[in-house]
Amino acid sequence: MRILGFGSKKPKDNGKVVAKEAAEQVVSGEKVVTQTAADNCLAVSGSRQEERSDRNEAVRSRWANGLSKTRERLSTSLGRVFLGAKRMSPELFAELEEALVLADVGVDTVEKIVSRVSEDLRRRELSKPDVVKSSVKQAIIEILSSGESKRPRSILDTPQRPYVSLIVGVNGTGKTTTIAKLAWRYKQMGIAPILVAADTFRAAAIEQLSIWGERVGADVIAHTEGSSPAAVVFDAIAAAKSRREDIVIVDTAGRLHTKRNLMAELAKISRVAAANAEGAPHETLLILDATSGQNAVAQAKQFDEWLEGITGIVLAKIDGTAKGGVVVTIADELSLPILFLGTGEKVDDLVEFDPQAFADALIG
Ligand SMILES: Nc1nc2c(ncn2[C@@H]2O[C@H](COP(=O)(O)OP(=O)(O)OP(=O)(O)O)[C@@H](O)[C@H]2O)c(=O)[nH]1
Ligand SMILES: [Mg+2]
Repeated sequence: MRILGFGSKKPKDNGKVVAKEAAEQVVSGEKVVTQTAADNCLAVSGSRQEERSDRNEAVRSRWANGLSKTRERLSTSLGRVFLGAKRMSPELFAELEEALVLADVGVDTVEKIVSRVSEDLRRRELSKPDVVKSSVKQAIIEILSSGESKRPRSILDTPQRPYVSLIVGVNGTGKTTTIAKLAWRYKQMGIAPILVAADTFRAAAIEQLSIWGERVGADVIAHTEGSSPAAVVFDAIAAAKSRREDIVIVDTAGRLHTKRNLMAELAKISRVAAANAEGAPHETLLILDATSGQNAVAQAKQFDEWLEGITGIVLAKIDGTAKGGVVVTIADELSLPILFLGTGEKVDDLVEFDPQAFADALIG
């Protein structure tokens, strides 16, 4: 096992180091990283209020930039629907449908939105543009909120340690980059994550995670290329236990949801985690590529079936598509909460999913 220590030490890559040694090398003494750390991180007083307002502004701009392509596509076609006081005619509803389909909202979901809007506007003779707009927005927010109650318990609500976060998805969806973003986020909260290179298929994948680990200042635990992914997870959990680390985030190889043996391997990783850390995996996040449109919906269904335990979705690359409407379909068709959106390639290009902010960024 290789332990690349980027947390508080210099990078280290000296072949076999066992978990026990890691414990001796890295941590001694009590380590309390719980709600208090997050509270401290979020505590607002005096100049902190300014900081928070800057942060809010940064988040708003990430939303706006992330959804700019979709918004652009929607605004022309929706503009016609929203423009001027009007009677909502069948033609206008057809235009609304078309606009949403163009933004990759699935047909069934579009029907749902349109019927809610039509129900809402039914009793009004003429509808002002703002009324139509807010009715469409409200229908979208309702659908997006349907999975909210199913959010997995975060590390702050989970007493068991280490908290194990398993990251899965098909090839190239953005898993490793999302792990870096999550790790960076945890670091901001005062929680030092351990990153686990369980994508052992390619040396480059291990290298990629190591580079991210170094950038965000997180330790990376890795075996050599071709070794068993479940074994590296086993070692990482052992290391986290001895070092009293709070969270391990497991990077897995991309796999097609149609390849049964690879899906079985994921199930094995999950079982090994469960056998070695109480309640693990505490979350299994499916990373979807927003640019793959409706195919992402199919992937999510298959992964959920195989792993029986996807707890949430991260939709990466929302900035790269004009079809961000797929988010609404995913929220509608899968009974899974959307947790984050990836809005770019940098570590801070990750926004916590929020139905209202999404609808605001999309429709204005
Ligand atoms: N624009 C944009 N690019 C992203 C985002 N997330 C990831 N990427 C890019 O997508 C590409 C693939 O990202 P990876 O993180 O390597 O994807 P992966 O799922 O780990 O890939 P495999 O391990 O090969 O399956 C990289 O070029 C990333 O920079 C995002 O939110 N926005
Ligand atoms: Mg990867």
